[in-house]
Amino acid sequence: MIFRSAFLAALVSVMVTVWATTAPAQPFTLEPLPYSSDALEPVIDQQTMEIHHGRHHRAYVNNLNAQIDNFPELKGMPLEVMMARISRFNEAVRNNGGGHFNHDLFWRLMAPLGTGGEPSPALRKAIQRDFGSLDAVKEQFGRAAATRFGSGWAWVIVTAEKKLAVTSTPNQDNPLMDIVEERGTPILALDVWEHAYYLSYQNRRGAYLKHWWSVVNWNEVNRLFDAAVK
Ligand code: MN3
Repeated sequence: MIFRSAFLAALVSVMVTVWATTAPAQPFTLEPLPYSSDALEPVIDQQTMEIHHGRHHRAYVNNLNAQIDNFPELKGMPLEVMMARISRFNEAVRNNGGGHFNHDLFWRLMAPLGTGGEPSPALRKAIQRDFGSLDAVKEQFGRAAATRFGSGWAWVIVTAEKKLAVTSTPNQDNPLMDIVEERGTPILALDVWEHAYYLSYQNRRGAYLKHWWSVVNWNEVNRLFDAAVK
């Protein structure tokens, strides 16, 4: 009996090794968070981050990979290109490709308290020109986030005319997609799905938003802005 289970264990181990070396690498992967899962406390609690990244985001990645059988051209396609051509694909690619792109961006747009820097002089100048003040952007962005019915995202984008604008999209849509009303390059994004805040804030989306500003990674927003206006 002992011999048999040792044999079985060895066999399983060989099979796992063979599977791992022959299984095709998945083109889309879940990158680790750029900080520890408790790094955004107390604004976003550790359990929310772990579930949000480890389960929700992972599911978008897995479900997107599952669509490669239907659309082989997805393999090796940069996410930005996929978003710009999203109308060519099905609902599953739209939701899961969007989900993957949006969350990848969202994690980078946050940083532990006190480490996110502030808007650069160039970004401040554009904010002044297009909104009047940083408070005005925050207010408009807050309104977009608060009034997005159900699940979705609020955005600050750079438009084709290199202007800043606030928009919002439902579900996992984003402003790069060729199906949304207001297109542009996102430089700031807020996930307003309940899974992003419910454990700490329950139904108080406004409280989540208010506290969220203190973990915004302005260093990354500045970088995205510079790249978008080039
Ligand atoms: Mn989410």
